[in-house]
Parts: sequence; C-alpha cells; structure tokens
Amino acid sequence: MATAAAQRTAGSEADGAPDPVDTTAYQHAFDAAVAADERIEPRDWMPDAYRATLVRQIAQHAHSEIIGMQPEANWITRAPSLRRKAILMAKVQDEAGHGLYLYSAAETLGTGRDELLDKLHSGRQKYSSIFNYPTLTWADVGAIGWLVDGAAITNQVPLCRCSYGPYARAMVRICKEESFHQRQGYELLLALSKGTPEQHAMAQDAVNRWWWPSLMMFGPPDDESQHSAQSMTWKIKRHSNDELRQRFVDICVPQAESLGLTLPDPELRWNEERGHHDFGPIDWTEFWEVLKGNGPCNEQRINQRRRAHDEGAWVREAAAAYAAKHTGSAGGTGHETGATRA
Ligand code: FAQ
Repeated sequence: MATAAAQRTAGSEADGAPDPVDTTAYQHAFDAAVAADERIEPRDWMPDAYRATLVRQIAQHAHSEIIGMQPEANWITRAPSLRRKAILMAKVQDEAGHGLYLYSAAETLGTGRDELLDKLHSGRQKYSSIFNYPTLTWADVGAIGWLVDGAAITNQVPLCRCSYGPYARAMVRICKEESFHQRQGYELLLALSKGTPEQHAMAQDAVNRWWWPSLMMFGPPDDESQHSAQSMTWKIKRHSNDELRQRFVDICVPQAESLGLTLPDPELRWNEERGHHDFGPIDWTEFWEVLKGNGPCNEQRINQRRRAHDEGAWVREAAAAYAAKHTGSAGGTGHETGATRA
C-alpha cells in the first residue's frame, strides 16, 4: 500500500493544484500524512487554511527576528569590552539570518518576501510583543539572552517537529543558534550578578522588567488562543501556549537561583501536587495593548524598520541587477534562493 506521502503527491498537477473533483481524496491523504507524523512538503497538496496559518505564523516569526535585532543593536556601540561587542554583533547577525531562513520557508508556500515585508510595514502582520520594550541598560542584553532567547527556544524546539517540512528544518538550525544566544545572556547576567553591588542591582532591575513580557511571548492563555486548537490538530504547534509557558517558568526558577537573582513574582512557588511552579497572574491587558500598537516602543520599532527598508533599496536594486547580469551564465543560479531548498 502506498504511503500517505506517495498518495498525496501522486497525480498532483505541476502547479500543485489538484483536480477539484479529487479534493476529498487529497484531503484524506493530507490528514493521513499528518496523523502518521509525515512531513508536508511544498509541492504537496494542502488545505488553503493550513497554508494560510503557516504563512501567518512563519511571517510573524520572521518579522520578530528582524525587528528583534533593534533592541540589542542599540547596545553594540556601548558594549563594555571588545569581547562583548564581538559576541553581541554575532548574535544580532544571527537574528538576521533567522529572518532569512524563515522568509525563505514562507516563500515555499507561495508568498514572497516583498509581500510579507509590505504587510509588516503597513501593520497588517504582527511581530512578537516582546520587542516593543526598551533596552535601558547593558544588563538588558543579558536579560534578553537569558529570558527572551530562553522563551524562544522553549517555544521553538517543538516547532522542529512541525508538520510542514521547510519550517521544521529551518527551526533546527535556529534552535541551535538560539541556544548559544541563551547561554551568552546567562553568562553576561552571571558576571553582573557577581560583580559590584551596582552591577548586581542593574542585573536584577533588567530581570524585573523582562520577566513578565517574556511570559507573554507564549501568546494568550489557552482559552483565548484562537488558533491553537486547529494548529495543534495540524501538528504545526505541538503544545499549547500555557503548556510552554509553564515549561519555561519551571526551567527559569532554578536558573535564577544559580544566577543569584530573584524573579519578580511573589506568588511563584513549587506546587508539589502539580509537579510545577505556580505563578502569579499575567497582565493580559498590557499584552493586548502592546499588540494594538500601544507598547512603549511600537512606533519606534516600526519606523526604524521602514527606514532601514527604504535606505536598503539600493542594495536590493544592486543585487537584482547583479543576478540579472549573471542569469544564464555558467551555473545559472543568479536568481536561485534557499526558498526551494529550505
Ligand atoms: N506577540 O491564537 P494565538 C525570538 C497573536 S522569535 C504578538 O495563540 P498562535 C527570537 C497571534 O499572532 C519570537 N502577537 O496564536 C529572538 C494571534 O493574532 P493573529 C517570535 C502574538 O499563532 C530573540 C493572536 O495573538 N516567535 O524571540 C503573540 O496560535 C531575541 C492570538 O494568539 C515566534 O513567532 C505575541 N507574543 O500562537 C530574536 C514563534 N502571541 O495572528 C531577537 C512561532 C500571540 O490572528 C532577539 N510562533 N499573538 O492576528 C508561535 O509559536 C505562535 O505563533 C505563538 C502564538 C505561540 C507566538
């Protein structure tokens, strides 16, 4: 008997569009592939809503990576040593790379990067709430690495098993790099925590400010998460927002102790019965306000992104001219992108 993968690609048209009369059969093959934990690949038939959900999530993720460069880039020129500066530059560059892998993954779904960037710039697509908070001191670089990258890894490791192949494969590399980022943040905070009383206080202040927004990164509570149930059925998401948030809290508590820092939540305590830490209520009003554009830095972030895009127009034009010049030359890969191979 043919595998689900063979069934859903067999007979598909070159443009990926099935004969309308056969849609039910394709749907069955798609469902079977998802149930069997097989990967859906770009040329496979997939429901329109599955494609749209992936584009939405991958685009939002890609936008987060590139907008996420801004808060830390703010500190590159003020890093306290050459070593710290080199590490921070590498990290910020990695985030740009993550954006590229993710835009490429979205391209495999038939949505170009220009279109996605246009939607970001016009406010029709979101980026993570976390990047609308300011980086006030050098310790914020450590707190972002430890908490924001830590939250990102907790959320993204399960995405390495996402049912859509290009997204899942992009996540493997991203998670490896994020784990380096998390370690550098932890190490930076440890140095400050063990430093002078002023440095310790600076580290504590940064953790106090980044803790709650980091918990919000996982998205709204499960009963308010409009996409979770369907995304989990499709195995795009493997865990709910609240499950991952809880996992993150449980990971952070012992790490905070090792750092010699406290988490700003008086209700945080181990619950023997649940086998997890209980934690205090999250201010969801703040979260929704940030999503509506009313966070401390929303305007600054999007304006900076638009400006960078406009100022980079000449680079895109030069790259396109170069590619056009080399199209048809030996190798003929002038316009090839990672999109088809992501
Ligand atoms: N911020 O129904 P759900 C990083 C929106 S990468 C803004 O639960 P879903 C690396 C959601 O889109 C960080 N919006 O949605 C780094 C939806 O609105 P929509 C980004 C949010 O998709 C580190 C509505 O709320 N990571 O940090 C947020 O099932 C350091 C209802 O929510 C990813 O994108 C939020 N936090 O679950 C870079 C990971 N949460 O779209 C630089 C992939 C929810 O209908 C420096 N994404 N919303 O208008 C995911 O796993 C999911 O999309 C969730 C949300 C879990 C974020």
